[in-house]
Amino acid sequence: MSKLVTILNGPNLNLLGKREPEIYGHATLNDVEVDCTKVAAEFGLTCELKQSNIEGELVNMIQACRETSVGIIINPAAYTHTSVAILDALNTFDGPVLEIHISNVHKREEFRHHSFVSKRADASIIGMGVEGYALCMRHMGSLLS
Ligand code: CA2
Repeated sequence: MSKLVTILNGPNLNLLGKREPEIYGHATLNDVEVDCTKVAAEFGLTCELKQSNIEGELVNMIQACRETSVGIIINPAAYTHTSVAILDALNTFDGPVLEIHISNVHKREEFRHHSFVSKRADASIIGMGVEGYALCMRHMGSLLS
């Protein structure tokens, strides 16, 4: 059975490539999934990308990963800065967790500087645009090799 890496995305990231290109670029989540699938295949992995605007749904998705996935790449979006529930869910997952932010949150408003998810993440990629997802997948591949 192939090893699955799940890429989770939080609120408003369904609009990626459709709004605010000056901050988030022109690529869509579908483009991200295509790029990550190619990198995953280099390591004998598969990947699946999911998005929800709802905190509890993201918690359910993380819990489901306990049964389905060998690793999680997560951009929790605004929940990064607020959600103890997502942190608690990630703490129940045994495999590698990588955190990605498209924009450089540290150059933005003060409230974006703190991440609850960073308490669990094995590594974070911040401010490298949507390319950060594929970079996370490459790191995930080497962690799982
Ligand atoms: O830089 C990131 O990846 C963020 O996680 C994006 C979040 C933001 O709240 C975090 O502080 C940093 C916002 C995601 C909103 O996504 C959009 C995408 C396209 C158009 C509008 C919003």
